Amino acid sequence: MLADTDRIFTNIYGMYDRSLAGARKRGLWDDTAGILGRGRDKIIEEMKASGLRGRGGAGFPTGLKWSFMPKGSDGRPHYLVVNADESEPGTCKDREIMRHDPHTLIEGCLVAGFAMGAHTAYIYLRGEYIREREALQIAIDEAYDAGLIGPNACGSGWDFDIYLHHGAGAYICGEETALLESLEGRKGMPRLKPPFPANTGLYGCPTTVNNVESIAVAPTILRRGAGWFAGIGRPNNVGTKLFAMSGHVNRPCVVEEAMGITMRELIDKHGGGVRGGWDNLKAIIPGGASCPVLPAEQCADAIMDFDGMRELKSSLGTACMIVMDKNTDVVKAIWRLSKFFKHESCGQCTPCREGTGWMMRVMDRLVTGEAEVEEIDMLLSVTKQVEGHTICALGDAAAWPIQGLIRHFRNEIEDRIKYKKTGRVSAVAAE
Ligand code: L3W
Ligand code: SF4
Repeated sequence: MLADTDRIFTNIYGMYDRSLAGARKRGLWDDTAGILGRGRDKIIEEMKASGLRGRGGAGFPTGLKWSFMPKGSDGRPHYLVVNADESEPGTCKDREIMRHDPHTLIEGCLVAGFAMGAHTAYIYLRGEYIREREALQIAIDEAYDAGLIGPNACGSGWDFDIYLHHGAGAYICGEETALLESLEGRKGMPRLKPPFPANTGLYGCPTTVNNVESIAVAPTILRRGAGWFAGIGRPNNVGTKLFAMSGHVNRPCVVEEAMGITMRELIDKHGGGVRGGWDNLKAIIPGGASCPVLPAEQCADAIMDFDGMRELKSSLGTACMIVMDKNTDVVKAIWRLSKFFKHESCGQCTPCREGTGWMMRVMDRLVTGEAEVEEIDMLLSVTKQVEGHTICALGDAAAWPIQGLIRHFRNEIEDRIKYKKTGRVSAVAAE
């Protein structure tokens, strides 16, 4: 278990003062000017050495991403954009940072913005996050009043402004290029990549888009050193991480832990165990709705990091688990997700626009048992035609949960169809 002294987020449960005074007592804003004084290159090198990988779902190396920002000036401003459009079903970790520890993010914006040559940061907030916006705005105002941001931020000679921008409730605006479109005042439609935002981002200028947690951990990493962060977890999967658990655990929560912790340890130590005990577990979606569901027998010892989840043909995603006990109708749960992805597709590319509709309509028939058994393989084939053939990751996100369902719970789907036709269920479904 992670030692308390290794926790970056010291107020994740809102037990302490979240104001600037409180944040300072907990070690934030400590010699930020000294960090900036190291210079852009050193900061980026340190972030690379720390091994931090993006905390929004894709796991792209953060320091490497910062290094893509042009070094010289071609006259275009540089921008930092923080993706706070936390909308992935089951995911509620960034919310806790913004509510209870907002200065981690504000200080992180300054450090990251400076390292990438940006004088401006935009924080793009999920439309429903009203309280989080209030907390962030208070923290931003405090930082301006104290001279920590604004002209000559922290006395560093670097001018730095932070603006909040509220989304309007579209999941797709969490995709980085759709977010940029939305920020520019257009409908949130993903752009084709390349060019990547580092080259052509906001208003056609060099831009880095990072998840809230990725930015908020940066100042502590720089203060404590890359070696400290890289020494937690295992190679390629290092550091501390916010994990969350919702659904059928006794105490749903968000907790900072070491990467590489097992699902059992997370759930037993922090979530009070599975409701009804581990024998009552049916399945876990490990990191937000788009990650393939894992059956109970793979869960307890499953290692919660990028490689651990990949080995199980799932993904760490946002590391926010949805825990389902044996009372759960897992076919219905995945059917509900397929409706979500169909609804949130922006519709600009054919495989996703048509494919999410197809997948949802077949899932409609599977969930009621009205489909034919052969349609299970047909559905799998549709998911393969969508996966990897779309402009953004939403197509994959819609395909993967269904693939996971068929991989692990084909029996349940077949039993449902057989029951509808004959009124009889097999031993598996009757258990
Ligand atoms: C420059 C290159 N930049 C990649 C950058 C790219 C982006 C980052 C990752 O999807 C996943 C998705 C969801 N030169 C680059 C480069 N980049 N190659 O690296 O890019 P990518 O395309 O791998 O992923 P993505 O589009 O960021 C994110 C999954 O996360 N997910 C969703 C989470 C939702 C939330 C939320 O609601 N807050 O986090 C959960 O699993 O399915 O696969 O910046 O530009 N050559
Ligand atoms: Fe839009 Fe879906 Fe294509 Fe993404 S994959 S651009 S959400 S239609």
